[in-house]
Amino acid sequence: MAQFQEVSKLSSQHPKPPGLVLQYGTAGFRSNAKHLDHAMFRTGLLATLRSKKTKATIGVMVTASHNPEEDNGVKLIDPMGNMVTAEWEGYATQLVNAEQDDLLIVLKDIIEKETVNMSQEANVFVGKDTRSSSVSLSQAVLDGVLALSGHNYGLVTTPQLHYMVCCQNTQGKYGEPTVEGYYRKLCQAFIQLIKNASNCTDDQKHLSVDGANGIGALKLHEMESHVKSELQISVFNDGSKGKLNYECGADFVKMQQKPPTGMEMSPGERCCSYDGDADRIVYYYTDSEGQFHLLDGDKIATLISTFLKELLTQVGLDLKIAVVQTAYANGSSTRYLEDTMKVIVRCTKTGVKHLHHAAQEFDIGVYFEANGHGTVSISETDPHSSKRKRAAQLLQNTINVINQTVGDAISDMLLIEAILAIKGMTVQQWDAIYTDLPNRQLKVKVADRRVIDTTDAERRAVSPAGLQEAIDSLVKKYKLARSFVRPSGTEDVVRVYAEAETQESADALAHEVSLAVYRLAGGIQTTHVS
Ligand code: G16
Repeated sequence: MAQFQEVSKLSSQHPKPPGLVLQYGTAGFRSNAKHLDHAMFRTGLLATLRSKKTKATIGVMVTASHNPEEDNGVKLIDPMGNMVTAEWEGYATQLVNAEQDDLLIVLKDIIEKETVNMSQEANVFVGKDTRSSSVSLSQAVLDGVLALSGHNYGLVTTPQLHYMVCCQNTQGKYGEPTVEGYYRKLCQAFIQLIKNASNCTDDQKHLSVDGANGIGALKLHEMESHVKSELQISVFNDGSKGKLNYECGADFVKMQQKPPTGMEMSPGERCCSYDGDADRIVYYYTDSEGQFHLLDGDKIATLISTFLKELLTQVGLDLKIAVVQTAYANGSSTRYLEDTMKVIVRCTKTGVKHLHHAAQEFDIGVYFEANGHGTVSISETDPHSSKRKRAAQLLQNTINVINQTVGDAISDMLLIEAILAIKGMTVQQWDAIYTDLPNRQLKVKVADRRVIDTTDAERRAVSPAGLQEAIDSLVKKYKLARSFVRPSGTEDVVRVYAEAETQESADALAHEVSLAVYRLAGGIQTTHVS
């Protein structure tokens, strides 16, 4: 078949380094950029098959998000803008790891298993972040797509690509599949929402954003004119000088629990950080004593779910609302949501694909990872069936400002800003909803992180033998303590999380659990801060 000859020819230009093994992890393939050329080409091939199979547009995003600049990565986006299924993640791993001579065999095997009609047309949207390696790597993806109607969007945030794939496959019902269409839909909804706020001062209308020296900063500049009258954004770390994700960005701020470098902050001022591909956001401020206060994904989920719950009451719609979290959720947030707010709380494995799935079981599912990655999924609902016109309109605009396909820093920011303005709430009042339990995250490098296997949404380790027992006895030493370990799906490390009544206890517990991992799981190196 001519198509296979073409694959053979082009794949020799993107050869696989013999013996190299990559795993489709939490958010696709991630590694040092120099190991990824063949993976990009082959992900392009697989995206084409997935498109033929689903008879829909598929997305391929080239990014390593929060990882260092030298890394890169690639992930597939399914027709409704969600992550690709676990089965196709498996195919991706098989295809990317096939030695050069076996590539066609593995490819044909997938075609046969999935009964892919090779004469069906394919359509693949490709996007990339601002990493310098993204230029050639996204070209490798396009080579893999074999120019079968691929659409190269160039520089976009990850959530923008998810959004456009969904728009394309819903024939525009979700919106127009362009970046401009994305700004128009979200910003118009935001402007409508903000009309419900009274007496907004200039200070309240101002927000400082740390763009992590990545794509988010670039896109914020593009969006600025759409919201200017209602939100003045000062962008720091906009990529003009600093390095991507280096001492800045949402991951740095969350893990180090301190402000990014390169940001001018006055006491009490509301600030936020995006990550490298703008799918995560965290808020923060420093108080008059210079103390740093972080409002992470858990606080964001609390703010949004409270607002939505109140709105549903006003609209008079009886919809089931839930909050989905992971093991990293601060214990105080879970207690507040369950005991005070009385909402259903679910816990899933790390990775927005798992949270998204769980959220879809409810009419309204607010899902956020503590690291600030999340959004809201809303079942087909028509607010206008309610007789309460104003509240119905408010709900409709809220739905429109949300990018339901995946966590999106820009969309989350607009929603949060609108909620704070409507509720007349300062960042300090939002922060005071509950007090976080002090916590600490560490990383441990082990010879092979796959020796750690977990259960119960990653809250307990089932292997290696003795590890969970060791964690249990360490946790008993501290008040209000909890700790778990899990292998990362985006970096070659084991992550350790601990929380306790005091920062000293959380730090000590995290350190002791790290040593237990080091001892029982073949440790090579421990680092202090995640
Ligand atoms: C990705 C995933 C997130 C996950 C994070 C860390 O984030 O999309 O859901 O929380 O990796 O995952 P892990 O602990 O397995 O390394 P991003 O922002 O890098 O795409």
